[in-house]
Amino acid sequence: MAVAPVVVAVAPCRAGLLPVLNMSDKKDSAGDDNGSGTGLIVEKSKPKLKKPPLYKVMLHNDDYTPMEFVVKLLMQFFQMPRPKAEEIMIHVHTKGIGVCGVFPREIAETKVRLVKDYALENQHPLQCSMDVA
Ligand code: TYC
Repeated sequence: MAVAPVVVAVAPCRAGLLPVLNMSDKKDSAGDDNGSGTGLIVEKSKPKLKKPPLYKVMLHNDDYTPMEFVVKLLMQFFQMPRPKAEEIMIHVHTKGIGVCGVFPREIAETKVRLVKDYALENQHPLQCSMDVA
């Protein structure tokens, strides 16, 4: 993973200001002294931002929800073309569970809620859940 060159800290400073030195400005980038004779302590920092985790949204099989209902739901809530929706539905029907998409957390949560609400409104026991991808 790439390491961003960022300055961390600091030695005595006459003006009372924090001396800030970007290592990308310096040719000598190693160790705790940048060779400038200023007494600055320079370290490489780890990248601070982690990518947010993604979540897979899954459908569960049951014995009662009609196949066509599941296909229509996949087309409506997951923007799948019919052939893809049929493929996923058959996968869930035969294997018991299947992934219908991978999303950032809040989008996954919304999809799960919409699918469950829609199934309930139509008196089908279809279950939908999410898990970290
Ligand atoms: N097993 C159901 C049936 O035979 C179809 C089905 C498929 C139900 C996928 C739920 O997530 C599901 N009618």
